[in-house]
Amino acid sequence: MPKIVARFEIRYSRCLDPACELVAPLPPTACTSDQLIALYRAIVRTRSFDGKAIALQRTGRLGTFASSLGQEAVPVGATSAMRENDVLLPSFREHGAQLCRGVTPLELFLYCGGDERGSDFARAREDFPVCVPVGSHAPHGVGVALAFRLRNEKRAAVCIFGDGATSKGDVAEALNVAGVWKLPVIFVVSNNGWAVSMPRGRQSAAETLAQKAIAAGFTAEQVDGNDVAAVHGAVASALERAREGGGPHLIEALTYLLFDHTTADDASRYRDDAEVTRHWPEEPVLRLRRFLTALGHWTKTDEQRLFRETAVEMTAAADLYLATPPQDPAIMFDYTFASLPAELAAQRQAALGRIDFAASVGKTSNRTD
Ligand SMILES: Cc1ncc(C[n+]2csc(CCOP(=O)(O)OP(=O)(O)O)c2C)c(N)n1
Ligand SMILES: [Mg+2]
Repeated sequence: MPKIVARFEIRYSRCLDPACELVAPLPPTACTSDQLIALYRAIVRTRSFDGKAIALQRTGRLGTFASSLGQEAVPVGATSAMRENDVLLPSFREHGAQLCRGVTPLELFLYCGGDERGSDFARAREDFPVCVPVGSHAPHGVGVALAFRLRNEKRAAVCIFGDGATSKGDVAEALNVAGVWKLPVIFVVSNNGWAVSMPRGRQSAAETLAQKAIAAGFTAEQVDGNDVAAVHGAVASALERAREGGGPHLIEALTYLLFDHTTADDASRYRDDAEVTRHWPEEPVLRLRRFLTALGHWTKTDEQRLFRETAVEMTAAADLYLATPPQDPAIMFDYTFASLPAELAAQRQAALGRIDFAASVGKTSNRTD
């Protein structure tokens, strides 16, 4: 009779269910009315930034934007549990996380508008810039955690990516090394059920994405990703353990994106509208607002004031962004190579409007005007 040599289980937890019932105790750092209101303000602020970014993009004043509508509780819950000197490695849908870390809406608008100065954060200096190549920041998170270990610092890295990223080799390798070296890194999988048009069921045959950490030799769990207190609690405990040498942890937060993949996408071509409608009642803002209101901690006046405040903040940031003179186009050439290859030197001159690029490389121009 072969004997069983390994067993595992993945636990799923939530504090507030979609009906706003408290089904488990709130975590110690997200249980007072002040703490819950701070989390509520942060998810509303994220949504307000999101709305402004989409409006700017739709009017041709911002580049492609990846909305986080409906999944704000994951980045906010995760980063609200971090200490200032921990390090965040966000992917492209984590502006809520960056806002919580002190990155300003102006910096985020600049970044989304293609201006590199937006990634030169005035605060959160050690946080990483947005990572667009899917999952490629997971090994960087491991590197950051290794640096903390080598320097004997009680700090941890938090690396956030999507469900689709867990199919990448980069993520598998990062989990593996984090497990072998027991590094202080927390992986947060923001599982919104889709990787562009690829549904979760066709991305992996594994029952949970969390169990990929078990294969790498460390602990993992699932949480309700629309319950900001549950995400906060899971990340807070994981960070505490990691800083004390307990090693990595993976949290698969189950959420849902109520918007298209990006402003360049039309999800109705591959995703049923009925599926989206079904998820609206579970979204995180509504859930926490109803809970706070039922306890008497939040009123209509509070709500109106918060919406006004965040709208004013985002409009002011957008105005500043729109009034920012563009960067000198020379910098994209000047900071890439130590000495510029000849063909790029010609492009540099052309970009600066000093020569006709097509003529300089001996080709006829395609211009028809
Ligand atoms: C290496 C790489 N391959 C492909 C893409 C194009 N792409 C952008 S987002 C995305 C899907 C990501 O899905 P997931 O990790 O679930 O994140 P989500 O977009 O759902 O937040 C893909 C394939 C990319 N950015 N990088
Ligand atoms: Mg996804």
